[in-house]
Amino acid sequence: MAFPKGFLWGGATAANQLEGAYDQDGKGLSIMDVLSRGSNRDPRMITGVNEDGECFEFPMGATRHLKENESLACVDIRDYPNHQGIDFYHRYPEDLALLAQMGIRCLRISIAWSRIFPTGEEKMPNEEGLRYYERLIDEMRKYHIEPMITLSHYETPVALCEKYNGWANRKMVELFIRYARVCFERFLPKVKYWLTFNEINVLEYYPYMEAGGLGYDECDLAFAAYHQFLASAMTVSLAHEMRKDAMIGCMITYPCLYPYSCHPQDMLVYTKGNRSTYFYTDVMCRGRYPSYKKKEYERKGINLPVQEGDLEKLKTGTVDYIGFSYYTSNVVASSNELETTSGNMSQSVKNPYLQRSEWGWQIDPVGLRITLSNLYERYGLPLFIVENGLGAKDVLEKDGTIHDEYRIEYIRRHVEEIEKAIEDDGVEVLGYLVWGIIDLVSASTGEFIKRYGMIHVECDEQGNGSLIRRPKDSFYWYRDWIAKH
Ligand code: BGP
Repeated sequence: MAFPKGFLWGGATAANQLEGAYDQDGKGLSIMDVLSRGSNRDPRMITGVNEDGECFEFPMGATRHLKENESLACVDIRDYPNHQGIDFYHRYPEDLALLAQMGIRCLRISIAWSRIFPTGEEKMPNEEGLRYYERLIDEMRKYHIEPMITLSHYETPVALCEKYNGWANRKMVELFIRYARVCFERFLPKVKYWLTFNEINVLEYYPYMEAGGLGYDECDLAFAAYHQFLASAMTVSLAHEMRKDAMIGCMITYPCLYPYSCHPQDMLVYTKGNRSTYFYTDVMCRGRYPSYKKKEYERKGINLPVQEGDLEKLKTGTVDYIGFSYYTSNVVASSNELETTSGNMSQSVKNPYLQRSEWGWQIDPVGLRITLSNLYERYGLPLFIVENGLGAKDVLEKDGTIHDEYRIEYIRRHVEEIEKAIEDDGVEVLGYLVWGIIDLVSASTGEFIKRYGMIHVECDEQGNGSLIRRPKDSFYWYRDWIAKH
């Protein structure tokens, strides 16, 4: 059997997408709390008010700064799906009991930074926030479910976005390390697997979500990446000081890239396109900046704010494993006249050989095998698929069943490719986590009808519903698959 003993089958979630209780027990506002519900056509809006109490809003992908008299806030004319999530904050015992029935061995959660430090700058952490995660982790342990924690999954406190404009400012490094230290002091003895920044390479597309930054230009993006690399390296070193066998990974989204044709110009675009993913892993896995990036900054006149000792920190704080999300492959071309479709936080030229999800994401299980090979051959580090899954509209039948054979098919084809990567290509894979193992709010659109779960949550697009949990057909399929493998 290809899957090694101890292979971690499981599921993945993020605090802001399922916890709800966005303002309870001392939690501060996070950037996702002021992001409205969107759809496949309408973007999610960042909202706020000015000094005169007038509302403003702009799309989360827009390049716009906050004006001096403006602050981020929730406004009446919009609704905010993350406020309720699926109320996991109160219902996690029931949810974990169900997940345990499925036989999962690992659950990825994130800690909402603003539950621990509501504005990011308090002298003391919020004890109630810490106690919540402690209860949650203990409950996981009760079922022998290995916790994996993401320290920053699109959850910068709003106050840090307003005051520092996020990670372009070096102050964030200090505040993040303080937050990480508090989390490690409390949870490191119970939690071995950690991730620093979720999908760090999304920074270039959605700086607000990834780095709590507004109106970023190229220089801000370069600085924000630099500060996050530094924070990542310092976090890795800190964790190892506190627990020798801790496993701290980076996390990128990997849209397996294909050139549109074998035309050399398409190949060149493809080679350059890959760099926008590899840049991040190159630094965090090798501990230094790659030459193509140094040249690019030189051309653009960008000078990184390097301080004494920084480069040494980058070098010594390289990650233990690479965590990545994989949903789709993307095609790039030298021509910009080809028809496109959307992918995870990205756009792609349409691939005529692939089918697409209802949201346009191209379905490509073989791309996952290629991804595993590419990353393993480049870095030689263990890999962890920390997100994979299918966003689809499910139908709740009158008898309470949900027949999601399309999801079973998607997952089955992907895990079969992992098996080949391990067996035939010799790739070292630590585990596989189904994204949104329980239905939750979509990150990119804020929708609820875009469901990923193997556990259904009864809730309509406006957030109304009993929130009753029900196993889907995929629940039973995954349970049997895990038992067998
Ligand atoms: C990744 C995020 C997750 C998750 C997933 C699915 O980008 O790390 O938070 O949401 O993609 O994307 P979406 O919810 O936009 O369908």
